[in-house]
Amino acid sequence: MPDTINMKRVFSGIQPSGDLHLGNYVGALKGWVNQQNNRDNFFCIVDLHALTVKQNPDELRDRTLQTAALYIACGIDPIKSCVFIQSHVSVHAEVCWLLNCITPLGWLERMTQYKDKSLRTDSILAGLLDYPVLMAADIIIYDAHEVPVGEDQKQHVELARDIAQRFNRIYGETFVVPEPVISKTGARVMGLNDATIKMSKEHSKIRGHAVRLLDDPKEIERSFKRAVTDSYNEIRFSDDTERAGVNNLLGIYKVITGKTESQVEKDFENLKGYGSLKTIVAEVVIEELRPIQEKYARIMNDSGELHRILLDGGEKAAEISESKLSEVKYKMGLLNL
Ligand code: AQP
Repeated sequence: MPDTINMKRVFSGIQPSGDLHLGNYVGALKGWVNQQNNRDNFFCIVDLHALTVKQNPDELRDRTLQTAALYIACGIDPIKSCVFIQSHVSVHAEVCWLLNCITPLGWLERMTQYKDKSLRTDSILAGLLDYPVLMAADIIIYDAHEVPVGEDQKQHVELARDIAQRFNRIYGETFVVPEPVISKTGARVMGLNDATIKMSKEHSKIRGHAVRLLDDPKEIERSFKRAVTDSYNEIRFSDDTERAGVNNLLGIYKVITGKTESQVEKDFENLKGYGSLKTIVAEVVIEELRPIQEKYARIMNDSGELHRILLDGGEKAAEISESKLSEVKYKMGLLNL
């Protein structure tokens, strides 16, 4: 086990609410893996969050395990990082309630993800509104300093900061105030079928929207072939919304290869047509995902080992968060006999 005493603590998680995709990989997993050597890491499969939208119970259980396997397959090392399932550590839900009691409703109603998702549903569940409070609990019960997330989750981490600061003001210094860490390279991957919306699990069943991490090479090729482009026939980065599709393809190539924008544009300097661009981007993605898919298959073949990792991770996470919970309950005036 690495010596983590002087390291910054990191918390992050992904919901097992659908198939993990390239956005989850570059916005979250790839960054977690890159910095796991010099941080004290807590990486959680946030299954309680997934319940904020309707789930099939058997599928949710399967996807929870698959998501954990993907964490490890992408390079999360359970020796260096605590990997666990959110619902295995009941402190998360308990602290969520306690934080609900100090969080103004208006703060939650302002969240853009809540506004977006509630527009697309007929019956808005209380859990959807409360999602950021549970996320704040996830983060601050570990006194996490950093929360590496994609740009879409930045607002929620900022809310976690507000909640931690409010608690500290009311009850005295208790929580570390966390910082969002947005990966510079893969801040936001957009849908291949519509580059004006982010690639998401929610839409990943729509043909051609997402590249799922477990898609086979042929499927990945097909998704890129169908990707929207434009009529400019010019391969360069651009802020122009009309060119968002090509910009997205170049962004994916950039983050996977680790090249700079000018190196990327140089790579495509003499290329004629978007067809070749799509083929090349598909190739780098297929090669990036190949070892991940192979490792995933090996992990799922021996799920006993994966269960052991998750049980150990849950025990460690419970031990740390329970001591924070006792402090919070005491400060809020709850009787401890
Ligand atoms: N398109 C994206 N580009 C970059 N990063 C992304 N993330 C998600 N989509 C993109 C990052 O992945 C992590 C996991 O997020 P989550 O599962 O908690 O929920 P989310 O942000 O709402 O992600 P999805 O995939 O869009 O899920 P659904 O469709 O279930 O809401 C986060 O760090 C997120 O920033």
